[in-house]
Amino acid sequence: MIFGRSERGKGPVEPVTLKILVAGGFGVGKTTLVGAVSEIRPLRTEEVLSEAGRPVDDTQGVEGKHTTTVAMDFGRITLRKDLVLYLFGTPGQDRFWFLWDELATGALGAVVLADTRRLEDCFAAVDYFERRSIPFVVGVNCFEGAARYPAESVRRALDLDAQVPVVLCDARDKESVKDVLIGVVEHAAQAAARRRQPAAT
Ligand SMILES: Nc1nc2c(ncn2[C@@H]2O[C@H](COP(=O)(O)OP(=O)(O)OP(=O)(O)O)[C@@H](O)[C@H]2O)c(=O)[nH]1
Ligand SMILES: [Mg+2]
Repeated sequence: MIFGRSERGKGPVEPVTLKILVAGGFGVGKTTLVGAVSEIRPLRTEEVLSEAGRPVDDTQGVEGKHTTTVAMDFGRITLRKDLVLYLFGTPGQDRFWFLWDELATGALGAVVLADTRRLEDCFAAVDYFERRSIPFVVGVNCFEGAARYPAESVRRALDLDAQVPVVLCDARDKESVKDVLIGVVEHAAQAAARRRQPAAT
């Protein structure tokens, strides 16, 4: 259908689309998180964990895990009708670090997923986003059987800035994941506002 000039601009508002990265250590639940909220069938790049990878792929704590992400996960969620998030889950294993800069280009912000049984696995992701000033939220994925720690203990253990939100979550639960993603968007908006503010004299 062809619209005349007067009809132009009256159609539905084009939503703002934002890119969010989902990062964190091996087997912390990144693919699970993207799958839990995505309204499209998530693109996955899973490969079966191989015998050859056994010495380097530490599956301790995720013994039921048989596959790993080798390139990325991709999903989409409409938070509001004018706000759509594209989610990019990063590969968790160190040997895929070379992909991170490609994935991070143009990202508004990130979720760093953490498992309190293996907190050190997310140090590298935290460092990565801090160094590039990409706003991020730490999502503590509360696996059954893992001890529960208050968000403040996790913040101290990760030596995070006071503004970085730490949220307890369940990567399998859509509403829980939505809360984390809203946290990223709000945190990124606040960080942008702080950057715009003229320095105090
Ligand atoms: N109990 C429990 N299991 C979870 C949770 N999140 C993920 N899992 C399980 O943990 C395993 C790892 O999840 P994935 O989503 O593949 O982890 P990942 O971070 O994408 O892993 P890599 O891409 O290999 O780094 C899977 O067997 C999931 O079913 C959770 O919140 N609770
Ligand atoms: Mg994965």
